[in-house]
Amino acid sequence: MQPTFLTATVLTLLPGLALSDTYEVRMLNRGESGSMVYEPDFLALQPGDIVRFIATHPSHNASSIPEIWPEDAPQVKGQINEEIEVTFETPGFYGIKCSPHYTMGMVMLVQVGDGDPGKLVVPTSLPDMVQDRMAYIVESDHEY
Ligand SMILES: [Cu+2]
Repeated sequence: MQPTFLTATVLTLLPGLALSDTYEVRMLNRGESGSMVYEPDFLALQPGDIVRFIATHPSHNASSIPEIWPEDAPQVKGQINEEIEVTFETPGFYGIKCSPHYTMGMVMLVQVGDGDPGKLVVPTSLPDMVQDRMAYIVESDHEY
């Protein structure tokens, strides 16, 4: 019996260790829900899932909103026009913003693990259009 083979077999059989999924989010000048949007603008993930931010239209990026981010999760900061892949490990809510269009409300929400997005508390210190967009996201009855 080779120990390494045995270990690999046992890990494969354990629940919760399924291969991670990769999701694509497009960064758009205009989408179904308006101008300067991420599509989709909400994702519910399992820990270990990956999001690939696609620069479909120019002049956008994907960056952390520090006020909506798990304390112990590493923050992300994509450059303008940069396509990045982010692996989400820590359960919680993650706000993503486009730096140049943040005050225009170009944000999205990522939920990792179980939770109710309707209970997300958006700090009132954030720009008005960001609060509006987050409220729209959590109240929308999207098909995900
Ligand atoms: Cu943008």
